[in-house]
Amino acid sequence: MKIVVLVYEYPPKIVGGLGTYAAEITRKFVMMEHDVTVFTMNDDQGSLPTREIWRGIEIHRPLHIDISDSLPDVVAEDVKKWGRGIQLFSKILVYNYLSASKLVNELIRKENFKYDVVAAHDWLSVIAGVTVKKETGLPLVFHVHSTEKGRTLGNGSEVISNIELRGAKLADMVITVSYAMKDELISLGFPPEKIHVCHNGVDPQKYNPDAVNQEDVKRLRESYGIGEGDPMILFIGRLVGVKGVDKLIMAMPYVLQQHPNAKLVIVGVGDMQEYLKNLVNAMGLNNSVRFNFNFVSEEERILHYAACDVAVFPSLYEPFGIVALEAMSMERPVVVGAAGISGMREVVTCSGEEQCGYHVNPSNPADIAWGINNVLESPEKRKWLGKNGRRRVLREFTWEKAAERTIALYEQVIKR
Ligand code: NHF
Repeated sequence: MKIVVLVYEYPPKIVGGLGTYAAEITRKFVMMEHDVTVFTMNDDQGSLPTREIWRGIEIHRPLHIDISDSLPDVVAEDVKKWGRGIQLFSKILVYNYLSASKLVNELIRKENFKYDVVAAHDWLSVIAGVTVKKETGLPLVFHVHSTEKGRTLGNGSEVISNIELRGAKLADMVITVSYAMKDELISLGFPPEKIHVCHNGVDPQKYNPDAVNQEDVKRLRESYGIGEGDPMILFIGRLVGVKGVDKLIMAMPYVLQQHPNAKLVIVGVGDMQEYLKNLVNAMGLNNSVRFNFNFVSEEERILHYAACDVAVFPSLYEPFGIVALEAMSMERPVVVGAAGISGMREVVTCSGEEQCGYHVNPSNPADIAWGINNVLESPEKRKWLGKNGRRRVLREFTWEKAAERTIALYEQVIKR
């Protein structure tokens, strides 16, 4: 199968779960002998190659042109109110139109490339997706990894929500990452018959607890000043409101009542950094919370999972939550936000013989602490939960499975 993938985040430019998804799934497609052409964003300086072959994948990154001076006259009031955000909107528009033009006019019409299907990821690329479909008649699959309404907890841009909805109406198929998301999309007016669910995955060979060097793990814990027997609680992710990390800090007093030596390590970047630092100060938690305001490499991320006793992701909205899978693959128990739209509710088994973690209400610090305290009850329990998590990953959530299911869905759409 010859597949065009339109995706805003792609290595080396990875911001979050979408970038991880794109890197892993395209690699699997190629290993399954499919042809993949990716169109993605260049960086701010335009320093990434505009065309290259990397690991058997043809990648295009059109160079940006700054259209922001002319944009205010042609965009809706809603976008004008974005202030500096209008730069982002203009970049995304340019990336979409330049990608569509290069694909249609150069690759397909001049160089005679043939494709079977176009896959566009989120509103960030679906403008290009619908353009390519109109120009070439190729089937379009719209992958939805999150919605504007969800990620902004209802305070988002109507323009972006309209782009999403139009994408869904014009696409031949919509694929999303959880049943929770399917419900959300239906409630937003997406055509239900078009929506299919395909869970994400993790690479259990990479995220393998037996493959980490214990000396490195020890060093990492020491670098945070965590004593040998001290429970380490880990949060890793973007430091934005929707991830609920402030509520996790607020949960710490309840945790410390039962586990006075517990340490919370928060790793990531985002616009909440200052606020979180102030919160920790105001709550007198400086001794129990450690910040690492960096976007850490995958290798370091794996070490952090290996070093921790429990990983906590109290998101208020989480379409899937690849980080929970990564922790499970590393045999670590997880405590996850499971109220509202949460793919993690589908990922994490919270009771019975195969339990691998706890579901909590992410808006309630005491409930988050309840989950953490339950995990920290005993080393045997942690081990049991962790082993169950990895077993579940191996059975249900590998990238191979995700890629096979995605290809089967693409086949359906091509046949039509
Ligand atoms: O895992 C990749 C990722 C999801 O929950 C995540 C999200 C964005 O919000 O599908 O996309």
